Amino acid sequence: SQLEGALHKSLINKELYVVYQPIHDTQGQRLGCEALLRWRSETLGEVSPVEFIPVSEELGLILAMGEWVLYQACSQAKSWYDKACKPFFMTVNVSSTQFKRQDVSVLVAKVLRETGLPANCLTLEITENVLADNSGHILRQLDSLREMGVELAIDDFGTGYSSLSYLKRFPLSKLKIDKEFIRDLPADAEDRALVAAIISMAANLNLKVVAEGVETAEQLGLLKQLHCDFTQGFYHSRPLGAEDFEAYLMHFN
Ligand code: G
Ligand code: G
Ligand code: MN
Ligand code: NA
Repeated sequence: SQLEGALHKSLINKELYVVYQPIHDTQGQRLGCEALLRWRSETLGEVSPVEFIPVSEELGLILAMGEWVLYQACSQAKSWYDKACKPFFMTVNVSSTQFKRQDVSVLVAKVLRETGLPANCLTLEITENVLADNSGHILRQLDSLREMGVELAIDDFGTGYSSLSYLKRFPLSKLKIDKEFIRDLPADAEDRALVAAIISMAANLNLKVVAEGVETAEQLGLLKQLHCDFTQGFYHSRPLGAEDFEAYLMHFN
C-alpha cells in the first residue's frame, strides 16, 4: 500500500519526530513525560501512530523505529536530567512485537550506557497483551529490566482482556488508567467507582497509578482526593516538541 511504501522511507528521510507530554505527580514533586512518536510524511502529511504503528509491526519496521524512539527519548532525557533540579523521568512506549522479536533489556542496557541516562529515570510502557504471552522470553526481559532499575508501567490499564493474575507475576511499578475511564469523571458514578477501586488495589499491590486523559480541574481534583499518584492530559499540557517541553520543565522547577 501507499502507507507501507512511505513508511519504509520515513526513517531514511528523517520524517519521524518525538513529542513529549508532561506527567505531573499529584504532590507537585516530580515531573515526567511520555515520549510519543509522530510522523510527518512528505507524501501523506501528518499520519497518526494509531494508523502507522500497527503497519510498522506487520512490516517488522517497529524494531528500527522502536530503537530510534528509545535512543531519542533517552538522550533527550539525559540532557534534561542534567539541567533539571528536581527528579525527572522519561516514559517510552514499547510494543509487544519488540518484546517477542528481540531482547528489549539488551537494547535498553545499550541505550542507557551510550546516553548516560540513569536507569531509574526511565519507565517503559507496555500493554496487557505483552503480559498475556506466557513464554519465559518476556518474563526474563522484564526481570532483567527491573534489576537494572528501569520501571515498568502497564499502559491502557483496564481495556485489555487479560487476567489480573499478571499483576502478581510481573515486576511492575505503575498502572496507567486508560483515558476512557477518566473522560466522564467526576459525574459518572460507575467510572468513579472503577477508578477508586483501581487506585486502592494498586496501592495494596505497591503500584503507582497514572491517570491519562485528564482534561479538567474537576477531574484532577477528584483524582487527588482518591490519592492518584500521577496525572497526564490536556489539562496540564498537550504533547510538546522538545524545545517547548524543555521550557515547561525549567518553568516547573
Ligand atoms: O500520541 P497518540 O495519542 O496519537 O498515540 C496514539 C497511540 O500510539 C498510543 O496508543 C500510543 O501508545 C502509541 N504510540 C505513540 N508513540 C509510540 C511509540 O513510540 N511506540 C509505540 N509502540 N507506540 C506508540
Ligand atoms: O495509549 P497511550 O496512552 O500511549 O496514548 C496516549 C495518547 O493519548 C497520545 O496520543 C495523546 O495525544 C493522547 N492524549 C493525551 N492527553 C490526552 C487528553 O487529555 N485527552 C485525550 N482525549 N487524549 C489525550
Ligand atoms: Mn502510552
Ligand atoms: Na493509554
